[in-house]
This record gives sequence, structure tokens and C-alpha cells, in this order.
Amino acid sequence: MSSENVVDAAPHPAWLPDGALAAVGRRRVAVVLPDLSGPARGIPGADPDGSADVASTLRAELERATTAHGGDVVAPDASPDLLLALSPELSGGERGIPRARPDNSGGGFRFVRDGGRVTVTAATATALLHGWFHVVRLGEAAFRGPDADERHAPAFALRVLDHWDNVDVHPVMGQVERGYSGGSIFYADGRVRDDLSRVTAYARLLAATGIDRVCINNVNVHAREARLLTDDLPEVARVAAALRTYGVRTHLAVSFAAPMTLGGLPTSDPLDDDVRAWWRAAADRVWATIPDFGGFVVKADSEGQPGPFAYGRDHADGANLLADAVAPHGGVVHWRAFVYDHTQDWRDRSTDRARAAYDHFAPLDGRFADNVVVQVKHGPIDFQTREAVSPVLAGMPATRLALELQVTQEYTGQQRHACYLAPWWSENLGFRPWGEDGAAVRDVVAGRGPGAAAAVAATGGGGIAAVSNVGDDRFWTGHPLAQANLYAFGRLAWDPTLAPSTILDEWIGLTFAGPDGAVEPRVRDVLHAVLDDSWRTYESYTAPLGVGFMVRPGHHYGPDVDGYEYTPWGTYHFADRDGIGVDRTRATGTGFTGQYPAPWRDVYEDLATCPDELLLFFHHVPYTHVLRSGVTVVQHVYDTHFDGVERVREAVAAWESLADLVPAAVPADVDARVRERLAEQLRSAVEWRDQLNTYFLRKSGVPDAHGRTIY
Ligand code: GCW
Repeated sequence: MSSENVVDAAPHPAWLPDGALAAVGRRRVAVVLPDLSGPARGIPGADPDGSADVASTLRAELERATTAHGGDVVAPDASPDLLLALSPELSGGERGIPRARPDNSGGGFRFVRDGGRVTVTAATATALLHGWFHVVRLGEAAFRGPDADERHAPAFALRVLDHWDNVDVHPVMGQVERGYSGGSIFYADGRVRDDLSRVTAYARLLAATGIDRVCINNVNVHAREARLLTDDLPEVARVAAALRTYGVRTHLAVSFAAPMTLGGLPTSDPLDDDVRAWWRAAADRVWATIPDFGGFVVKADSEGQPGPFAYGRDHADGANLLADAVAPHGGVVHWRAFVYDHTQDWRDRSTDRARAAYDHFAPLDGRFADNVVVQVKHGPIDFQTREAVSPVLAGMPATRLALELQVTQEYTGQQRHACYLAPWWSENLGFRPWGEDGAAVRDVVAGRGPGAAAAVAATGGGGIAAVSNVGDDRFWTGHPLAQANLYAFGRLAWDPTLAPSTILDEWIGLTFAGPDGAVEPRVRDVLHAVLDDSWRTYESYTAPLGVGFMVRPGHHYGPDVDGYEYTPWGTYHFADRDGIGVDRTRATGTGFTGQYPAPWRDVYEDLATCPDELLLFFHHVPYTHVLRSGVTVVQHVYDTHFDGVERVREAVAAWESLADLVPAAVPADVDARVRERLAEQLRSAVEWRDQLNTYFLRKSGVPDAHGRTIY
């Protein structure tokens, strides 16, 4: 075993320090679990596999908490303060427990408080584990307050974290593509790590938010990683075992060309019988090795990945091929809709990358099998700081759609800038494509959009997925405050109506809990001050009015206004001496606005009604165009960039005001890392401000109305 294969024995506890378990740990707690070993394993309603593991996990959690805080694990009939009970007979939906969906292992739990005593019941061990962490999260509040009888169920049946981890270090992208937190927690030295304790610790953190599925390799499947599906299955099974401890199921990203590259077939044509047989056999082997395996994730005909186009087939043909192979096992195929021309000619103004996903996928609505989820990035371009919501989400009622978010901060500061993304995700989840009285995106991906096909409604839609921001860094996420994004994703995946600031408050309460479970109020206030509005602050000094991609090509960090302007990637802003922005109107532009239903197709089309924050996403306007806010475009750029830097300065000062609380209320290592990151954020924000302001001044010749320094 080489040194690389040894994992830091003590990663930061993130939102589960011992102090976070104080309220439950000082009480008398009990758990009722049928013996899930041997014949009882088959009890109806319990997890098909993994129940026994999760059941032992629960027992261990109770022991750990009570040992740390002086409570006791007692018999269920000894009047415990907290009783956790697995009641498989409740799985029928009677007594209000939501029935676990076939592809959903964590179907929710019931929480009853009666005279200060709490009982949590659930139909599966994983759901009961989620109930346990619900009580942990509530802390003292779980046991106080009036009697209550509540049902808690996740809004989405499928809640997935995608890892863009490579087994081998990629020459350009590194071990983790778009990873800003060190190496992979799964792989080192070109193979699965020997020590997977960090993976189990990760699963524990995820279970505490309600996430129960993880795809463990990059959607860009290179030759080495393709073999996870075949030669490496025993190794994948080890990862699955580590994740299963906390009820998290494993998925793999697979290469569409696998029948050729791994199977030696002359083709990967989805309609070829040998290809179909190859995939079926491959899936059979996977489930024979990992009975609770989740399914496959596929990036096809996108940015150079192989796909069905080579055979004159479409995405439905491709997705259904794999769906057919995994269906006998109850598996699901996440087929990504991130498809566009990445070899575009910048001279050609008619091709619009924003249109591509809808143009490719909407015509296929109704053709995808019931176990296919089409996974759609939240915006039509690519995880930008600000962009419109993807119209694909409103255009495929007969397809299970998943919303894809990016927790890893590729375009939002790369975990060097503090940028709490929950407000942005919340806006996307709450966006109502059919207007104020219509359904929201969160309804669509729960299978409740207008005109949802019966199968879409019955399966609960495609749910939600996100690219993880975790690596083998001591703090998991590089920037310790970026942990809040991972936590928030999990919580929004469970309940997309939660307010971002409430989620942040929960995260602070857990992460900064002292040994007695309490958080120093000044720490709470400062974290809110630094994070609540940090995404808007980041937007203000980087991406004005919906322009994206003004980043340095390749690694995507720092400003480069024209960096992508003359490249094949389809990410242009078209600034000239008169104005800036992309005309995506039907009247004079690319026609992208026409992909939206009313009212948005008209709201975006009209300069007078288009929201300021997306103005340049939809329109090309003169620098002197007056925004709805009353200032001109160019003055808005100057104002927001000066202001953004000031707000970063305030964040730095706010954090520094905690100095006297280090290490009592803020651990010294957290403080040191946050300071280092904030210093870089301020340096970078100044660079963004000066480059953007200078660029706009030089292009437009319009001076700043307030005479501030522009170079
Ligand atoms: O945002 C882009 C990234 C690529 C990524 C791609 C995708 C995994 O720059 O690194 O590839 O999106 O989502 O497939």
C-alpha cells in the first residue's frame, strides 16, 4: 500500500461533530429492529438488501451518541425519551407512512411527540435512519413543544450525487474533474482505495441530509474508468458496501461504446441484437455482484463522448437500450440532456447553444422507457452563475425529468470564494414555467407537472441530481464554508420548499455546535452575514445581467471577458463598441425564447418585460440602454462591480471579528482555512472588478457617473 492510499484518519466532522448529537446523546434512547439476518431478511417492505447493515448502523449511532453525552440505550419498553421503530407492516401507506417507491429505498418516516417523548417509525431501515438524523437536526427542539404527529417524506424519489472522479489522474482534468477539494475519496494510485472509511463517513453525512444514491465515477468515462463496469466489479462492490452502511446506493457512469471497447463487438448500435445482449449480460453481472445497485448514468453524444448518433439512432434509442438491460433488476438509467455542438463556428450567429438540449430532446418526449430519467442541467448553457431555467424542464411531460445542479463550484468561485448556492437552486426549483398560477420546476421533477404522463406521475418523476463538491481534503470541500452547499443540496432534495436561510441556520447549528450542542450566537450571525447573500455578491462582481462564461478558458477560474469569444464552445457575449448581449428573441435573434411556454416566451421576448438579471442572456442592447432599475447597462456593470468588492471586504471583516472566539467557538484550523480563502476571494474580486470595468469602459467609452478609478 503506497502512502497515497492512506487516508487522513480524522477528516473534519462537517455537520456531524459529537456536539451535534448532544440533545439525543444525553437522553434515554431505544430502537426496535427485527432481526434482519437470516430468514427475516426477506420481510416485506424492508430494504431488499442492506437492511441488516443499516440496522447495525442505527444501533451504533445510538451507542455513539449516548456514550459521548452520558445518555443510555435502553429497552423499548423502558419508557425511552426517543424510540426508533422499524415497522415493516406500515409500508402499505396505512397510518400515513408514505409507501416506499420501487426505486426509492428511503420512503419517509413518522415523527410523534407525546408528552416530551418522541417515537419515530418507518417502513425501511434507511428511512428510519433518516428519521434518526431528523431528530438529531432538531436537537432539543425535538423533545420540546406541543404534542405532534408528523409524516416526513422526501419530495423526490431519486436524490443523487454525481461524482466526476477519475480512477486514473487525467492529464488535464486531474483526479476529480472540476474538483476543488483534493483527490478522490474513492480512488488513489489508479484503483479503488484500500481504506474506504472516508467513504462511509461521507455516506453518514449524506444520510444526515437524506441523500441515498451516489454515482461514483465521472460522466466522461475514459478507458480506465470504463472497466469499473466489468473487471473492477469486486472493487465497486467494496465501495457499495461502504456506502450501504448508511443506506446509500451505488450508481456507475458507463460509456456508450462499452460493447466495443470492453466487449470486443464491432458496433455499439443500440438496435443491434449482440449489443443488446452484451448490455443485458453486463447488467446481470453488476446486480449479481451488488444486489442493491442503483443504475447507470450516461453522457452520450456530448463533448466527444460516444453515443447513438454514430449509428443514425437518437437519444431515446440509446437510453432505452440500457433501460432494457437494467429493468429486470429494478435499475434506473440517468441519461443526460447536456448535448450541444462543441465545435461551433463563432462566426455563425444562428447556432445557439442554449437551444440545443430542447431541440434534441423535446421531440423525443414519450419515447423514453419508464426507467429512464432524462437529467437536465438547471440552465440551458452550463451551470452559470446566472442563466435562465432550461425550457426542457417544461417541454417533456411524458418523460421522467431530473433537475441537475452543480454543487462543485466550477463557475461560482471554485471553493476559493464563499458562495452559498442554495438561494440560486431554490430559485430554479421554484421557477414556474407556466406563470404564477402554474406548476414549479420542483413539481415537474416530482412527476407533477401539467399533463404528466401516468408513468411519470406513478414513478414520482426523475427527482434531482447534483455534482458533488467533495474530495479527500481534510475539510471535504476545500473551503470549509462550501460544506454548506453540500448540506443544502441534500436538504433541498428532501424538501425543495425549505428557505435557504433556514437551511443555512440548520447547518450552522450542527457544524458549529459546541460540546453541549449550543452555538455561540456571534458565530451564527457572522456565518449568516458571510453566506446568506454570497451568491448574489459573487454574481455582482463576476456575471452582470446574465452574461456568462467571462472566465479563463480551460480551468474556468478568474476573469477573461473575451476568453471564450472566438472559441468553438458556443459561449459568446458579442460585445462590440455599441453594445453587448445575445439576441435570443424570435423577432430578430436565435428564437430561443420560443422554447418557453407562455407567459415566459413573451416576457423574455420583450425588452420592456425581460427581468434585468437576464437581460443580456436574451437581448443584445446598447451600453446606454436603461434597465428597469433605472440605470444604464454600463453604469450597472460599474456599480455592481465596485459594490461587490465592498461586500467581500465586509465579509472579510465580519469573519475577522470572530478572532477572539478562536478556538473556543471556531476551531483554529477552520479559521485558518477560511481566512486564507477569504483573502484569495478578495484578491480575485478586485481582479474581476478591474478587468470588467476596464473592458466595459474601453469598449463603450462611457465614463463612470461617480468618477471612480477604472483603468
Ligand atoms: O461544465 C462542463 C464541465 C465539464 C463537464 C461537463 C458536463 C464532466 O466544464 O468538465 O464534464 O460540463 O457536465 O458533462
